[in-house]
Amino acid sequence: MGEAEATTVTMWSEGEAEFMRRALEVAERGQGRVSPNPPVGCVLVKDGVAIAEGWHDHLGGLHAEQMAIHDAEARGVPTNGATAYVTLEPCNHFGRTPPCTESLLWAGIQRVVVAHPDPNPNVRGRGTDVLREAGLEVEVGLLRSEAAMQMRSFLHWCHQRRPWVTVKVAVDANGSVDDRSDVAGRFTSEGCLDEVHRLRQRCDAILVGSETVLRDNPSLTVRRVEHARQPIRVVLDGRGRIEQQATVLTDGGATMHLTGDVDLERLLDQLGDQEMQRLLVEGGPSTVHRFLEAGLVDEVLLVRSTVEHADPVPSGLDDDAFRSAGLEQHEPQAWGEERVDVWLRA
Ligand code: AOF
Ligand code: ZN
Repeated sequence: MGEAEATTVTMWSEGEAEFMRRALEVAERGQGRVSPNPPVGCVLVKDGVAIAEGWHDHLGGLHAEQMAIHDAEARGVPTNGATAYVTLEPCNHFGRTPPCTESLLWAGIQRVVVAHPDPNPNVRGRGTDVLREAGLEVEVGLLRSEAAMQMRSFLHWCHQRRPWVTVKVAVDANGSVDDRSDVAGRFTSEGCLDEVHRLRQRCDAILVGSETVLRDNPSLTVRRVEHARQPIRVVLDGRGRIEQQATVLTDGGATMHLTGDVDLERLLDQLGDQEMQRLLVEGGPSTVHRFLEAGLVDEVLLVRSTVEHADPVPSGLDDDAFRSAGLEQHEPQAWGEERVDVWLRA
């Protein structure tokens, strides 16, 4: 069955949408902790009341459905006849955990409402088929696009076998990325920096060019987040200009230091082969332009500061550049005191 056909034509009530919204909300707790799996959430409902919830919390941990069933059992609440709202089609394979389809059957669940089908070739279609064959009611597609947004890097990787590419760049009020009159420094708020670290935590790899290493000597690690997993760092240094003492090369973390001509498409293939599902490109402008011009950017997060640089460095990273790279603008976000423009592949 194709994925598009997999959506059931059903009218769900606002109350049902609320249960799925809650499932998406608890799924969020696994963001940055379950890669290469997607974040998944589950809410069990009986007689119109939520009786348990679960989420895929960390890689190797229980899947969302199994955690929700455990949650109910631990509190002595019977699950017979309940409806499960799950953000992803339940799996039907033995992987790091036994199949969720079996847990749902065993728990006596009567109806399963799924937000998004699972494009994982190990799972595709079989999860819902097996449940239907066992006599459960199964519906697919409630808040599907919200779920697709939440697990976009997983879905992208399943289809392309390459990481989803997010560009993050900060500009001043005039679109400048740096102030030549100043030592390299931050020009955004503390609250914004917290968000940057949360973003890094959700990425499997962080890439910069040699200019950024020479100017800022960054560490590109995740800080400000508890139990952070460190993404690998990728430095494009075609001309071999980075000194051996650079922090990214000496602090003991994992870094791919690429000297010589780097074919970006091949690089994405290689990262995809290593199950890296999200790559964060953190600048500077020439590196970002390379990705944009090659049509390899899936998402841009443009942090807009109200500061004005005295000796600006124009970036050319404007609406035209993003539009011609095939991106379209979405609702902005707020990171601390800064507004963040969001662009996504159309
Ligand atoms: C579910 N519920 O909460 C998640 C699912 O090898 P494993 O056991 O880690 O399985 C990973 C795959 O299972 C993952 O790639 C995706 O297809 C699905 N994830 N399925 O029923 C969950 N996280
Ligand atoms: Zn599962």
